[in-house]
Amino acid sequence: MNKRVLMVNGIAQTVITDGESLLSDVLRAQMHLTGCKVGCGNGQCGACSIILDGKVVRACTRKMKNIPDNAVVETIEGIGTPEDLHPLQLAWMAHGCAQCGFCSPGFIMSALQLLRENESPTREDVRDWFGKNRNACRCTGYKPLVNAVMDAAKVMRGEMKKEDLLFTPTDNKITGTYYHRPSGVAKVTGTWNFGADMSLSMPTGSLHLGLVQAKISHGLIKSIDYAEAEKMPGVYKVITHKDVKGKNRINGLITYPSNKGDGWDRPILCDEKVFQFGDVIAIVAADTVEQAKAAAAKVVVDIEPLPAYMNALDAMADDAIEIHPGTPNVYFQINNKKGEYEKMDEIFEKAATIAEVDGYCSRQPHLPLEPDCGQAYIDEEGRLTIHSKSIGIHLHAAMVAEGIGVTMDKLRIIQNPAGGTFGYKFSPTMEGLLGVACLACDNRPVSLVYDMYQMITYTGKRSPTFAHLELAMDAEGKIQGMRGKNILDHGAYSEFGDLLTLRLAQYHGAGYDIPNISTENVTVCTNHAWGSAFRGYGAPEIQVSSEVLMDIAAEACNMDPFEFRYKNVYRPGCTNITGQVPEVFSLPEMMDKIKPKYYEAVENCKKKNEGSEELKYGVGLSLGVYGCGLDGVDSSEAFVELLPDNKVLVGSSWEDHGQGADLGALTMAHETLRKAGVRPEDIKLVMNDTAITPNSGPAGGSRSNVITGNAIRVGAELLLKAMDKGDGTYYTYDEMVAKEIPTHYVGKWAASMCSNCDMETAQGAPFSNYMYELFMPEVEVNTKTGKVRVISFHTVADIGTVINKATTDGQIYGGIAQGIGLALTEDFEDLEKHTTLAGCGLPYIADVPDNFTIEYVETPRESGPYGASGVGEGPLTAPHPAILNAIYQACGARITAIPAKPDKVLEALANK
Ligand code: MCN
Ligand code: FES
Ligand code: FES
Repeated sequence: MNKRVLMVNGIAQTVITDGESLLSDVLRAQMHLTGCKVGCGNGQCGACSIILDGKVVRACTRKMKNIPDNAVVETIEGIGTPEDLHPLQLAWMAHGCAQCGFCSPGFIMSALQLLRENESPTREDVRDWFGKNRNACRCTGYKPLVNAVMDAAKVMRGEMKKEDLLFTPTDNKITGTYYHRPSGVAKVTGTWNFGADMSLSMPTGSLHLGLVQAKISHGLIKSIDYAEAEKMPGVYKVITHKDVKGKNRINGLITYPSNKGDGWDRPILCDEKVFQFGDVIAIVAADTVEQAKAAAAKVVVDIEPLPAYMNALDAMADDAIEIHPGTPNVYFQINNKKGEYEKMDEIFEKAATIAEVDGYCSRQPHLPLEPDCGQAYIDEEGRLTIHSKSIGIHLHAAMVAEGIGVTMDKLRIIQNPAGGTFGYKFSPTMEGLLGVACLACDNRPVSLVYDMYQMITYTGKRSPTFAHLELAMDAEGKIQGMRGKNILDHGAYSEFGDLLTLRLAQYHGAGYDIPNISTENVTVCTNHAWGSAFRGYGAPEIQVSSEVLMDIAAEACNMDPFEFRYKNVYRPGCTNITGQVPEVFSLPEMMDKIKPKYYEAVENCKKKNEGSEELKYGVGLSLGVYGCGLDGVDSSEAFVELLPDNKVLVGSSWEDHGQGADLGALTMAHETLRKAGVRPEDIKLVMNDTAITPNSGPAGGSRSNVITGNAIRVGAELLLKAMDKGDGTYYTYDEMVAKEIPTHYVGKWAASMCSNCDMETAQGAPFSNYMYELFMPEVEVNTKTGKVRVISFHTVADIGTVINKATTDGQIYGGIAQGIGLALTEDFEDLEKHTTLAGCGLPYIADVPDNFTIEYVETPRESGPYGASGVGEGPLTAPHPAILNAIYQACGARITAIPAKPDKVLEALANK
C-alpha cells in the first residue's frame, strides 16, 4: 500500500492506495470525486481528464505508484459551484455541449488548462488541443464545444460578460432559442450521477456482478462447472440458467404474424446454446467487482462449437443449419409493392435509362462513451426495481418480466442518467441479468457495470444490409420505377428485426416520387452481434444504397446529381414510398436553398483539382428522410399538475439518451403555460420511473418531440383551461383547491391520422411527421494513400418548428459526425480488432470538419406540437452516401460498401 498526500482542489488530502490502483479509480471510489468519468478505461476517450501538476492527464492511465506526494490534482468539482459556475461551465451549457454530459467534465478540465496556457486560442488551436488530449465526444459533432471554448475565453479575457453567456428570455418565451437544459448545471459540475457513479454508492450488503461470457459465436453448452468459482473469496453465489425463476427468455414482442420466429429466442442466461460471442452463461455475485470478476474467470464452460455464420449470405447458404432450431435463418420478408408493381419488367423494358447498385451498410457500433450499467433491488413496496440506461422503460418491463419470473405489477424500471445510447438501449441489455441476479441472491441489491470491451462486444449493433436496387427513368430523367432485393443481417436475436426490415421497405428511395416499386426485403439470423436499434433505424442501412443509386442514375441520364434530384423529389400530387401523401412538400425549397452553395463548391473543387495530382476534391449530395414515431397509431401519455407553491410538475416517461428530453418536456409545457405567467424555472420535471410516470412510449424513432411533446402540450392546455378565470387572469393553486377545481391533468395524444403498413405491400400511412434533410460534404481524397478527409459539411434540414436551437443544432452536428464515422471508419466486424473505441473507428475532432453549417427550412407541421417534427435521426439518415458521392466526384472511385477505408478507396481507384 502507498500513502499519498495529494493537493486535491486546493486541499491536502491523505489517501491510502494500492500502488497499482488507477488514479481514476482512487478519485472516484475512494475520494468520491465522480466527476472524473470512466468511459474507455484505456486512454482513448478523455472522459477521465483532470489536471495533474498543471498538465491535462487521463486519470485512467495513471497508476498511483507513479503519482508523487503533494501532487496537485484539479478536478471538475474544484472549478465552479452551481451558484458560481466557471465561464467554461456556463459556456458548455449555453452552447448545448452537455448533451448526455458524460464527456463534459473531461472536456472542461482539458479546456481549462488550454486557456491557462493560451488565453487567446484560435479555433484550430482548440481543435488541436482536444485532438492531442484525446478528448472524444459522441454526441455533439465537436463544433459546439469549440464555440464554447471561444466564448469562455472571451469572458476570461474580459471581452464578454459572464452573464451574457447564457441565454435569458426577456419575454418569457423560450421556443426556438438557446435556453439551457435543466440538467445542464449537474452535467457541467460533474454531479450528474451516471449509473457507474451510483454503483459506487450502493448500500451495505449489496453485491457486485461479474459475467461468464461465451468466447465463441455458436455452440452447444455441454456443462458449466463453477465449483471452484463458488469457493473464491467474497463470492455470494454463482448464478446459472437453473436459478432463473422465470422463462429465462427476453420477449421479442413479435407482432407480425408473417414472422416465422416466435420472438422468444434470446436467453437471459444461456442454457442449451450460445448464439453469439459474449452471450452470458453465468453471473457471479460477490462483495466487490474484483472478486466477482476473478471468480467468473474460474467458471469452466464446456461448449461444442457449431458452424458460426458471421454474415447473412453465409447463414442463407443451402447447407447452413438453423441457428435457432425450428426457425429458418431467413425468418421474415416484407415486400414493397407500389403502383403498377406487377408491370415492373415492362416498366424497365420501356425505360430510357436504367441504373443499378449493389450496396452494403456495415455493422456500425454505437460507441457511447458510457459503458452499459445498472442496478437492481427490491423497493419498499416489494417491487423488483431495475435501474438501467433503458430508453423504453415500459417497453422493457414487458420484455423482461416473464423471463425473470415476476408479474408486471411487481416490476419497476427506472432510467439512470444515460451517457449516450444512440439506440442500443432500445433493447434490454442487462435488465434481465440484473433482475435474475437480485432474485437469485435472496433479494440483495446488485449492480453491474460493463467495461468498454463488454460494452462493445456484447451490446446490439446496427444490422448490416446488403442491397440490390435498380431504377428506371424516362427520357427526361423522371423516375418511373424501382425494384430490387435487400437482405438484412439482424444477428443472433430476432427482437425488432421484422420492424427494421419494414423500414428498408419504407425508406429505399425516400424523398423521391417513385410511382412504381417492387422490392423484396428479408431478415436473416446470423451469429454476429444481435441487431439493435441504431439512430436512423433502417434509413442509413438502405439510403446508403439508394442515395448512391441516385448519383449513378443521374450520370446515366446525363444529368448532374443536383438536377436529377431536383426533378424527382416529392412535389404536390405525388405520394411517398409507402403511398402516403407527404405531410409537407418542402424538398424543392430546401434544394433551392442549397443550390448556390452546391454549385459554388463544385466549381471550387474543379479549380483545386486542376492544380493537384495527389489530392483530389469533390462535393457530394444526398437526401435523407425519416418518420417520427412507431408505425401506425403511435400514442403517448404525460401529466401536468399545479403544485401548492404554484409551480408546475410535468411527468412523463420521455427517456433521455442525452438528446435533451428534460428540456423538451419543459419547453412543451412552458409554451402553453407561459400564458398564465409560468416561467421556465417554475416547471419541475419528474421523469422515467414506471412506478411514477405514465407510459409515454420509448424514446426511439425520433418520436418523443412529436408524440410525447403533443401529450405534454395537451396536458398543459387542460391545466391552463382549468386555471383560466375568463378575465385574462388565472387561478392560483389555493384558489383552485378552494373552488374544488382539479390541479392534475393527464395529457394523451395519438397519431390517429396514421395506419399500419400493409404486410403484403408495405403501403400505408405509418407516420404523422417526417424529417427531411439534405447533406452536402466536401471531401479531400489522397489518391496515393486512399485516405479521405471530410473538409466541410453543409446541411439543410426541415424538422418543422425548432423547439430548442441549441438542441437541434447539437442533434444535427452530432448525427452527421456519426455519419462521417459510418462512411469512413466505423465498423464492428472483427471480434479481435473492433473492440475499443479507436479500434472501432470512433471519429475524433480532427475527423469532423469545423467548417460545418446548418440551415433550417421551418415548415410548421399540422400534427406536430407547436408545428414541430422530430430531429434525432434525420442527421444520420444519409450523410454517408453523400460522402461516397463526394469521393466519386473527387476522383472517380465509386464505392458502394461502407466503411470507405483507404484500402477500399485504392481498390475502387484501381477498378475505375
Ligand atoms: N427537438 C427540437 N425541435 C424539433 C425537434 C426536436 O428542439 N423540431 C428536440 C426535442 O425536444 C428533443 C430532441 O430534439 O430534445 C430530440 O427529439 P426527437 O427527435 O423527438 O427524439 P427523441 O427525444 O425521441 O430522442 C431519440 C432520438 C433517437 S431515436 C436516438 S437513437 C438518439 C437521438 O434522439 N440518440 C441520442 N439523439 C441522441 N442524442 C444524444 N446526445 N445521445 C443519443 O444517444
Ligand atoms: Fe480515461 Fe477514456 S481516457 S476513461
Ligand atoms: Fe459528449 Fe455525450 S455530450 S459524449
